[in-house]
Amino acid sequence: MPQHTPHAPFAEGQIGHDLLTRLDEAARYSQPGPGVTRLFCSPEHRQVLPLIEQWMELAGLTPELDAAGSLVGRCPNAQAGKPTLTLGSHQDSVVEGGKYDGMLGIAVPLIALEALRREGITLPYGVEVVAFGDEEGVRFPTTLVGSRALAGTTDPQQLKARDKQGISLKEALRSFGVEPDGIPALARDPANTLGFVEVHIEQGPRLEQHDHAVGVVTSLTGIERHQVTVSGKAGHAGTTPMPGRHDALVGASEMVLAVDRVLQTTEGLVGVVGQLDVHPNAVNVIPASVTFTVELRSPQSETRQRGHETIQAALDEVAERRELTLSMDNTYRADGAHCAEWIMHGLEQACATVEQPTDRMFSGAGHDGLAMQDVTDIGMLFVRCKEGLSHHPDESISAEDGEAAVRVIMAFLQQLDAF
Ligand code: HGY
Ligand code: MN
Ligand code: MN
Ligand code: MN
Repeated sequence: MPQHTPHAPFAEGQIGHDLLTRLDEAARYSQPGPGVTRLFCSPEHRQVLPLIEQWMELAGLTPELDAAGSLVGRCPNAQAGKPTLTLGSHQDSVVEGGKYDGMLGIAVPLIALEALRREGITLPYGVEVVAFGDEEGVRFPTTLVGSRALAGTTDPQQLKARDKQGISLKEALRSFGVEPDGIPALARDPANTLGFVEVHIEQGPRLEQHDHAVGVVTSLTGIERHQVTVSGKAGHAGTTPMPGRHDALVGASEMVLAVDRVLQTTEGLVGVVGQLDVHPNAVNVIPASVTFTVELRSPQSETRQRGHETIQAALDEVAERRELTLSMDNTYRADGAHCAEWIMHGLEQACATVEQPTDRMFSGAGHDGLAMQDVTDIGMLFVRCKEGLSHHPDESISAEDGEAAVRVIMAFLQQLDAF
């Protein structure tokens, strides 16, 4: 943690340097292996919290771990009940992800608030910065746990979702040291919430192509996730005749190709089969069952609907022909979200103030705004990332672009009353 006198304004370039130093430090709290693997309510999640608390205290905020496992830093005005602007992003990562997806959107507003504090600038409204515990939805077959809690839209079913070890989300929260029964009380009052602004890496090539450090997001794609289970019949790999086998993995493999064909040929639809598990997954046993995930994304819900129906029909056909049983259960659905015009305009004004050229752009990635849209206006600032690479250990941003994002947020915070 770089030591500075707490009240000397940051020197030119120091913000970008400190930002990357902090993100390097946060990335150390990860499971062993390439990139960053820090899942919800994991030991790594627990271990990274003191570092984020330090960032919050340097920004003049008081950190508190909420009942949904999110760390929330609130300024005195927010604590006094003044209308509050919410900023932040997610602390959790995918498996072997990068240092910046999520954590950048926690560090940028905190450094921006610290810089204002060092310059003796106070804001007339409340501010809170949230390190959402779960946004990726990698550990549990559910997602946006933290932002749904703030939006007051937590589905009790979510708390029953179980991870691969059979631990329920509710049990995991309690082991993490928070009480999920307190989630309903976390809902923010729309009348007292000014908006939600998230800074996030673009996770795409557009900003690099336009040679812009930052971009203003117009809307976020809609996402749905399904869990498919294909059941056949286990058997001895050496003595069971080839004809007449009910091999769940061969069937699932044909199904995965069918999903890809639908995704490749349906206009406006993207998606992936990201997870696949074989049971009993033994070298000499005909697979009895396979579960895999199907994720569909499109800003148009009818496009997702059409894709889902076409995929369902294709999987049914394979199951029938191969005498396998099939189930396809929806585990998550979030309609797309539109960013508020006043926040987009405010971010553009802030970019102009700090002489950062910018464009408006769509987000093919989902973010906590998909949940926060249910309680307040949302906006996002994208930051250029190298080759648009994300969900990969080589994810990277430059110190200059990081500093640009901080200065845009500093300007946005100071101009907020004018929007
Ligand atoms: O999957 C997404 O779009 C985000 O990274 N959670
Ligand atoms: Mn992500
Ligand atoms: Mn993200
Ligand atoms: Mn996000």
